Amino acid sequence: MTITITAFERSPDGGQGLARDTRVRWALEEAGLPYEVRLVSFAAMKQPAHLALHPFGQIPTYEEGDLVLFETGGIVLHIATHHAGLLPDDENARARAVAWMFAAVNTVEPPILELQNAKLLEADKQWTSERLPILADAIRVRLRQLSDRLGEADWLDGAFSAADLMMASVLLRLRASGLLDEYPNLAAYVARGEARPAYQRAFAAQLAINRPSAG
Ligand code: GTB
Repeated sequence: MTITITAFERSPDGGQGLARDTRVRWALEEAGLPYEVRLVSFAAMKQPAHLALHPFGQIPTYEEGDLVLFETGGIVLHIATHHAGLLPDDENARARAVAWMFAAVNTVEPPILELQNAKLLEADKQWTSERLPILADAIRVRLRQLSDRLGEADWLDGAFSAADLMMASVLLRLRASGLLDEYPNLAAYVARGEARPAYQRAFAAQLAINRPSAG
């Protein structure tokens, strides 16, 4: 059955892989699944045709036959549940991996988003210079905790799983801020994720859309 995802017609990051279709592409590549991409403009995302797929008018979406999904956590979990390679077989290990996926999007990503939104949307506000260090420190709290838990391990809980795919996808958004490099084991963890051939293919595919000359 054909899988179709949606992605930005032109991503604001110019192809750095920061838009959330990259994590879905990565999961599809890890699972060895071919997929098609429908590109949408910001205007089209708010039109009824796209809103029927995504109630919040965002990308990515995921279509597979009758199934329509939105939310990257749900999409990656669906892919990981139905295809080998992204979740452990052991029931408890699988439950822990899913918990880490939620931790990525529900505990680690929110403070990162807060900082990025403050930089993007509030740069001209007088309080911003005082607020940014507070937001950066809130991220450091999570990074320190995550760094302590990861320690010298390659992945969060045994073999690479969808948990690492989600966590690395969340963390790599921090690279430009310099915060990730304050935690060398986390920087190395993200680099390990990015070095995976499946990530490389996902990255290249989104880059080809956003910067066709780069290939
Ligand atoms: N919780 C949802 C999920 O995980 O699927 C969030 C989806 C989401 O935020 N989608 C964004 C979107 O469609 C694109 S990824 N935004 C348009 C809108 O809301 O109108 C967020 C994103 C966008 C751009 C960059 N960038 O250029 O660096 C990075 C991340």
